[in-house]
Amino acid sequence: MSPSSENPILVIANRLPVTLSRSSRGLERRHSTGGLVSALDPLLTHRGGTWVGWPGTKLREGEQLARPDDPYPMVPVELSASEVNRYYHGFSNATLWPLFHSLPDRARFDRHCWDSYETVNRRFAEVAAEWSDGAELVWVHDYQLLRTPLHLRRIRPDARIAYFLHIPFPPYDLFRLLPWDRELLRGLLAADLVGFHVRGYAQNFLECVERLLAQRVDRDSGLIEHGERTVQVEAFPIGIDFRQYEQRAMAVQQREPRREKVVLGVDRLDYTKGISQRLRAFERLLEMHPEHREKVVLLQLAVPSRDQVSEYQQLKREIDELVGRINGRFATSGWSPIQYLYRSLPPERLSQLYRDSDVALITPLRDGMNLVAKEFVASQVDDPGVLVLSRLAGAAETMREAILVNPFDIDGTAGAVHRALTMDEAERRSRIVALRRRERRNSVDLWANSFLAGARAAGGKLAPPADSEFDAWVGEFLRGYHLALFLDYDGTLARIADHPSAADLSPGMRDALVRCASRDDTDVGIVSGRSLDDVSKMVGLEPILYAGNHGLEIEGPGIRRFTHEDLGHYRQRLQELARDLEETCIPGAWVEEKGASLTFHYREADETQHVRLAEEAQRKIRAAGFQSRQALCAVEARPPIGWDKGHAVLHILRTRYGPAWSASVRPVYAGDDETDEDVFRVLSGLGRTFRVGSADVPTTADRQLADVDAVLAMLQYLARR
Ligand code: ADQ
Repeated sequence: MSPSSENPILVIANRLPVTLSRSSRGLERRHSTGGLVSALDPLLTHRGGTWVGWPGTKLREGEQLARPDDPYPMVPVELSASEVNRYYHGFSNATLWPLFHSLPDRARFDRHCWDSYETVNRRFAEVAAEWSDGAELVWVHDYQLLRTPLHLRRIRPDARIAYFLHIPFPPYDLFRLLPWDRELLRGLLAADLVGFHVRGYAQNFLECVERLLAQRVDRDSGLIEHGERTVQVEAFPIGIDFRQYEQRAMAVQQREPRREKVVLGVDRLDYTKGISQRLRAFERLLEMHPEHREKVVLLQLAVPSRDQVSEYQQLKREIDELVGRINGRFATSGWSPIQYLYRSLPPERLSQLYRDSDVALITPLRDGMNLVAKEFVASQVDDPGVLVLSRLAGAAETMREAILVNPFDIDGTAGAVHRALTMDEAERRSRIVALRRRERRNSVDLWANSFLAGARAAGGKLAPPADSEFDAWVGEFLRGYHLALFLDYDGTLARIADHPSAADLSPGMRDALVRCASRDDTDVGIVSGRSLDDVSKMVGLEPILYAGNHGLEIEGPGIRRFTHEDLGHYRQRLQELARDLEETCIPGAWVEEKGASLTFHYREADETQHVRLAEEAQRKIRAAGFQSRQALCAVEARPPIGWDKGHAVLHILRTRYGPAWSASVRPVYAGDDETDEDVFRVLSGLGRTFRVGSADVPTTADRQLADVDAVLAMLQYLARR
């Protein structure tokens, strides 16, 4: 079946390269059409690999998608009727499609559709994970699967994952209209490489990541620091199979000499393609330049698309009416200005039309790339035609020799068509020669190969944050104020170790803390889940304030020792809980008593027992009336007191600097886990907060820092600022 290859790739796309449909003759299978299939099908046939996607209909018991002569395995992902509605027609095509094409008024926001999108994206990842063994790369495609990289990363942490978006990525001001903006960004950032058609889309994405996720971004190199991983972002403009179009154009029959010149439009019937605006521009041409009447026709082909969706049905009616009105207005006994075909054409027929048209009028309101423009150029093997192209199509970034138009400017477009119709042969030829040369070189093979090479090479790293970056984040904010610097301990100041007692402070970190604390304008506090006694011993520095047990106990300079008043009530019960949990312990599991709270650890116990141990501990903790919280291979028990690290930090600020503290003091806080989110929330707008480590989880911190080394760099900056 599949040709053997040492480095097969796994493609995940909404559609498979074949589409199934059911009719009176039973299940039918035909080749899917479109740019994506024609780009990837030869690649998989040649290199080997697997394609995961939706076959377009549900298979019944005993029915098979695959055939023995398939060049590579195709794996179906099943969707229910409600999922087709919500995930596909809903979130993909009624939310993302209009918004990403900068048409926000058409976008619908519906939570049920989002939930379905999430479910289906997870299913694609689960199916793909089963087939990803031995694949050099998992390559996820397009806007229907923006969350799939993250779901796949959770199942296959070590997989090499790359993603390509075939439509535009919108600017920040539009993207943030989505209630799920951050979730979609995190979905993509689980990939090692994220590719777009053109640099502008990549820059939009980088800006969204920087502003919405507060991650470090290097716009020049396209690198994003995503927790401990780095993501490469790059533009890979897609091309076509140039030789195929050229050869087909040479092979088709010459047209009969015609009386009229032909202006050609070819699109899927979609509101992004600007078909109505184009018809109006053609009408304007006939008004402004009556000399073209009876001498030119607009031949508009539209492939039916998403035709069960009411918006598309309405668009079809609008176009029908417009064509009728314009033809009614200008037609003469022997001439109709617009010929309109609503159907798909066989490739040979399309090639003939491309070759024999005088002008291609391609005016999308927004388009990721637009392959029609390239197909037209490749087909100019005879009398050279002129390409009039919307400057809002990705293709306009490189196809500079086309006549570029703004599709919203009806008069301007009409003028451009006039210019194209009257252009002399020498100019037409020079333009088409340059366009053809570029498209021949940048064919679809080059696109696929550059993308694969990019995916192989991804793995660059950003330099640790420089002083100039910290300056931008906190420099101005701190100027003229006293700094109250709060730091979590484990995972923030010290790397996580197998045993809490081994998580030591590095000499460099100790030195930076000492230097910060010795400044007159800076106070340092450590806020930890460890007991007060434990954390103050681990750090062991005098002029520092310590808050232990998530802030239930506080001690340090400038503040009276604090123990939460309800704590006494729980001490006795906590000891009883500890004894009860001792009975759950097996080798490698143990109870850490921290006075005001406790932690049940099981990191070193037999892995097959982890789930059971965690569940039993949680049950016992809750039964004893304590709050239980899952940590990394540990379960914490805290007294049910409405007090957390956030309350503790506010308590310190108020008691140490007075109720009006915010007039003179600026807090900065860094922490790496869920319990630190309480501080991020209370300090939002009042301080500057940093979440350290993994960036796959939501955070309310102002910025993200990759690891303990980045925290060290920040402390060094604060010490010498
Ligand atoms: P599409 O929105 O589908 O693709 P486009 O790139 O123009 O847009 O491709 C359309 C394809 O359909 C072309 O290959 C064309 O030949 C074919 N086609 C159009 N009308 C036809 C007709 N009447 N009969 C037969 N075939 C017809 C998405 C993005 C684009 C991006 C591609 C590839 O929206 O911006 O260029 O993916 O990444």
